[in-house]
Amino acid sequence: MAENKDNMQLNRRDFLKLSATGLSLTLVGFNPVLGTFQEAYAKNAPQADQWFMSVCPYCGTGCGVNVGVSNDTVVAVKGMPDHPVNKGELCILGKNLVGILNTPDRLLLPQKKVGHQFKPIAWEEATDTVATQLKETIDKNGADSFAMYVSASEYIEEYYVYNKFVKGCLGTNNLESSARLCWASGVVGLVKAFGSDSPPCCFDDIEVADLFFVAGYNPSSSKPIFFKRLMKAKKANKTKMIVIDPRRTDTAKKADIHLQIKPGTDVILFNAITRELINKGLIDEKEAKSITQDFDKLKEHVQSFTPKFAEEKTGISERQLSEVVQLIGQSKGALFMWGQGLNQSRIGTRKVTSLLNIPFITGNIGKAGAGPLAVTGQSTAMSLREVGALPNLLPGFRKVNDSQARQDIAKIWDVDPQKMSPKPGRTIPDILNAIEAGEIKALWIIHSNPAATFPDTSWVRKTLNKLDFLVVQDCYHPTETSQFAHILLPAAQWAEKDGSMTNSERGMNLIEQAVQPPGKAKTDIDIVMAVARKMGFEKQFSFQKTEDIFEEFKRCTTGRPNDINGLTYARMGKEKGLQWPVPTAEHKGTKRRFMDQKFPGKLNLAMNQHADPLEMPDKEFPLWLLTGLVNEQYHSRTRTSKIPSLNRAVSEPFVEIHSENAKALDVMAGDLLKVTSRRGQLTARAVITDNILKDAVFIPYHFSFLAGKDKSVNDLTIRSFDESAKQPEYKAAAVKIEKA
Ligand SMILES: Nc1nc2c(c(=O)[nH]1)N[C@H]1C(S)=C(S)[C@@H](COP(=O)(O)OP(=O)(O)OC[C@H]3O[C@@H](n4cnc5c(=O)[nH]c(N)nc54)[C@H](O)[C@@H]3O)O[C@H]1N2
Ligand SMILES: Nc1nc2c(c(=O)[nH]1)N[C@H]1C(S)=C(S)[C@@H](COP(=O)(O)OP(=O)(O)OC[C@H]3O[C@@H](n4cnc5c(=O)[nH]c(N)nc54)[C@H](O)[C@@H]3O)O[C@H]1N2
Ligand code: SF4
Ligand SMILES: [Mo]
Repeated sequence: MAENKDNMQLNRRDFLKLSATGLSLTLVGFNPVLGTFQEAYAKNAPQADQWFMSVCPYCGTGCGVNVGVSNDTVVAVKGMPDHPVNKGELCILGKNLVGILNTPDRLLLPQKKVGHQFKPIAWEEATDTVATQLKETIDKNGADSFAMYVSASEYIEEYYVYNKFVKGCLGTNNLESSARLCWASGVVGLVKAFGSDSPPCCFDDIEVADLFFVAGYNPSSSKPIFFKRLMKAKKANKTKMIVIDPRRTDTAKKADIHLQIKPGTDVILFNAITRELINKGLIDEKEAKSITQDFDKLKEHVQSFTPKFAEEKTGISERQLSEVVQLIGQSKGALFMWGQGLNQSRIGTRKVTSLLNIPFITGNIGKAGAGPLAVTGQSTAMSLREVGALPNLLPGFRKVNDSQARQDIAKIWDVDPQKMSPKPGRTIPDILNAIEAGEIKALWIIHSNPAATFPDTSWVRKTLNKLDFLVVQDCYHPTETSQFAHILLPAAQWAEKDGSMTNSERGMNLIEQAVQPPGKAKTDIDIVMAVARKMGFEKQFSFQKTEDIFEEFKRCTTGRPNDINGLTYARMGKEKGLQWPVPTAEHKGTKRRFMDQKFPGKLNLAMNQHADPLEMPDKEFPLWLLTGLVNEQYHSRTRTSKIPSLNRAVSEPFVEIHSENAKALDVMAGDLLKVTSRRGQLTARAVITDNILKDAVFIPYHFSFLAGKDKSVNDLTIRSFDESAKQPEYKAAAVKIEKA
């Protein structure tokens, strides 16, 4: 929480920082003049005279960083040598964090849209307007006509404040996050399989395992520090690695076996692997039956998934299948890892639960070096779930439809339990549909850029335009989404605020505020609490400092799976990455869960069938569109587009096509290609490769319409969602390509 005087003047430091660049700027894309300036500035940056502890804000690995400050400006970022996750290392994104802070497009003042223009206003007016508009909307149309959309990269205290405000004070469960786009199928899959959200493993399992099973996951690009650790262990311990990906990625290149699967067919492959493990007697059936539900049913179910059938559907040969089955059968401890290649599908949850059948029947669970290791995408997806900042949850993995849970939480929140809704809130696909239908009238977006990152973005743009009231709270402007706002609220970002977070292995970390936010920007919690107080919730938001919020959250964890009553800010500052549960001050944290083989219930086996994506390639649109990330950019690039070295590596979208397709179209590397789907088109340069299947193309998703006309791959993607988790099917749309 930060103090900030409320006037519309910028202070001298902000002017210095901004006018020092002396440039009128292209906000997106690589500006060589600015780039050179930034690099020259970085070379001559003053030495840090103070250091603060923090965590990298990007991926779910959760690398510890030390933030170096001089004269209230961040001048250096270093990997934290004593952090258990990264031991001083950082990837290219983490190393370049300094450059994201003082950029010319930082949003410095609250703004209000007047006609088609944004006009700066004072904080007092901004928070008054938001409070009044929300109250009017709710009075007139009911609490469910409002929704808040946040991210999976916020701190525990932020999730906690949003949750208490939206569910406890306003009385709607419409608190949704970009975790839906990110790991929803993965988490719903874990919940279905374990009966609860129970990540069992830890990063230290990497050195114990003798097999890495990696499906639809490219950690070489998406989790470089985590991947480095996998590779180090692989070399030291001769750990085997199986990678399942339709592209020969940098991860796949390091595999002992790469299964270049036909997109979308993973359920068939996993069922075939399960069949062969059982039929070849490579598992202990008695043990499997003792810990799982319905083993005999699964055995029967998988019989039709013969190696021949699997080969026909997945493109994986019987020989390769048999090699994979042997490796799993021989393994004494296998780690099962997956990513968006499974999650981002109409049957994402099915893919995940079919995968989880394998560790469950092979006894790869409840022992060191074995089990599912889900390293989520965004930095704090785990915190989000613990705090219950999702439409169906309350803090401590409680459910909104459990009346005892509502009463317990209402007591801690000091709100009326009768006002809390038992009805799960809407997911983001549902929220957008409800806006289109006129049922949701007001939306508050914090820390997300859906106009760039949701599928079928031209529809998203039209839909956002239908809102009576849209608040966008971001640290930059313009973003693809900010342009649709009625009110823009300037947010402090990483290094400018304090809090705590949990990484993918349940490790708890303290984040110190290193510098003051620029201009009149305020921390996300200060903004939301200011509005809440104006709406009459002074008592509920009387916290004096961020730590007070953490202390209140701790009370919600008593006796819950994530009990952290043994932690304080002081302890997290000293003992880094302690893994929950940590119920008492003497407790040393919990690396691995279920080591006593006592699971929340019997492990559920899944009897899944395959289903095709909503849209399949056909005569008119003959190719699969695969989308994903590159190492050097992050999401919609509001941060990474400011870093010259990252832009030099990748500064525009590209289309990976197979060399035979390139030949047929008479296309050379670097030629412009027009890629069209039923929803939109994109023009980008060709990258010719044999690392992709002939019937697919790959385009990264970091570029949207601010990058230029026809640059947004999400103009091409489809509004198709996982049947249970509602995660978008970003990995399957039908397209055609032409030379542009
Ligand atoms: N540099 C960088 N790092 C990041 C991010 C970033 O934007 N930039 N984002 C972070 C976030 S939020 C996330 S969620 C993670 C995502 O991290 P990953 O899940 O590793 O990344 P993706 O590239 O989305 O997808 C993984 C792979 O799935 C494959 N795939 C596509 N379709 C299928 C299929 O049908 N079956 C199988 N088996 N595989 C398929 C793709 O070819 C791709 O190589 O990365 C995190 N890390
Ligand atoms: N085609 C395709 N699309 C995809 C994917 C894919 O694989 N293919 N992957 C999906 C995945 S996995 C994900 S996770 C999503 C990501 O989707 P988003 O979360 O929408 O993407 P970001 O670019 O991270 O948006 C974060 C926004 O928050 C702002 N911000 C940063 N820090 C702060 C802060 O501290 N406070 C506030 N208030 N704002 C802040 C940033 O400037 C930015 O505008 O994209 C999804 N979209
Ligand atoms: S691996 Fe992830 S958390 Fe670590 S420095 Fe890179 S982006 Fe940040
Ligand atoms: Mo993600």
